[in-house]
Amino acid sequence: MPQYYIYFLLLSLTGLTCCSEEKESDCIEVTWYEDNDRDGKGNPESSLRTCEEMVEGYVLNDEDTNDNQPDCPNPITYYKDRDGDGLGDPTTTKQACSQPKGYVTNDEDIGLPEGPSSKRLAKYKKGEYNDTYAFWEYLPEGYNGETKYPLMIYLHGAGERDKDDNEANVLDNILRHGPPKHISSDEWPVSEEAGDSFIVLSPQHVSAALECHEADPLRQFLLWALEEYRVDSSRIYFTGNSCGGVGISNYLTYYLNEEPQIAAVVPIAGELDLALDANGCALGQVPIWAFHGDSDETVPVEGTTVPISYLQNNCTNTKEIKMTIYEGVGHFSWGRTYDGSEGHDVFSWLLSKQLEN
Ligand SMILES: [Ca+2]
Ligand SMILES: [Ca+2]
Ligand SMILES: [Ca+2]
Repeated sequence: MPQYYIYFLLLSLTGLTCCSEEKESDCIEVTWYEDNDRDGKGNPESSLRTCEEMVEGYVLNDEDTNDNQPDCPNPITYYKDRDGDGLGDPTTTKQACSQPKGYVTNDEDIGLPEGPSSKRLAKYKKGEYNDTYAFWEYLPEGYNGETKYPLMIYLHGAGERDKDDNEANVLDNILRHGPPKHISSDEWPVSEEAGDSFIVLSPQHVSAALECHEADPLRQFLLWALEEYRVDSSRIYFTGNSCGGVGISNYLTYYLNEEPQIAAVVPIAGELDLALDANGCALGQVPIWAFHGDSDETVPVEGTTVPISYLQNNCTNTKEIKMTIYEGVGHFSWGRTYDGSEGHDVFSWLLSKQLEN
């Protein structure tokens, strides 16, 4: 090999080593603390680490003892601008020292966009609105007002989870299935009878290892939603497919008896064993309509048939507990369920269940 060629090779290699190292040493991770009330003091309980030089809504100190109480002489009331039209929702406010993202000083928004459902669908990255999850929010037409609305929380399957905490890229995966799919493609409401009744929140959980939604973050999210939205607390519902169905079971395992109680659930291709083991016949106090394909090789049909049969055959005074098992259908049993093509209207069924207050 000619000598100049070797020199050239060495130079290139040195060059490569030099630059990639330089790039890495450029990135110095620091901890940023959320400053919800924009008083320049950060919340020690809510932080993130990044190389960014500025993080919207975050500061570098952790000195705020109450991040909902602005520490400045003249705090201002800001109004949530869900649709970004510059007009704020007069009933969703935040006190802050300077303008929080997604909020405006104007309080004249008279309503959400009318027309197709996708116009009222909004996505929020984790920390942008809720600290527990990135999520999709759907609000029914005419939402702005004093009326309270049923809340449906939709839990996605394992394939739609955020495996590497990079929700900016994968939050759209939630729109592949279930109510978010129908809402985003303007096929909502699926059920004419149920109509455009629900607030629909679809949180995305982050985990490389754990596949399904866990109870505690769901609990935090639900309590947060009750503060943020005009929810009829006698009509809170969970539905989900596959791991989402398991997530429902996880929630009921720990929080079956906690306020606010869940008015009804529709788990599809999931497993209810844990919730039954933890609660026994008391699980039957929540109306359940479970669905499964009998040829499901991912989550065997017994995940539904065993616990539902137990509740039906061994427990007295339960609420409505039923299951629909599709013959010859594999894991993907939720498409035909949510779109109503098998003649089942899960949305009207949910709405028919209401807690007695
Ligand atoms: Ca603060
Ligand atoms: Ca403060
Ligand atoms: Ca607005």
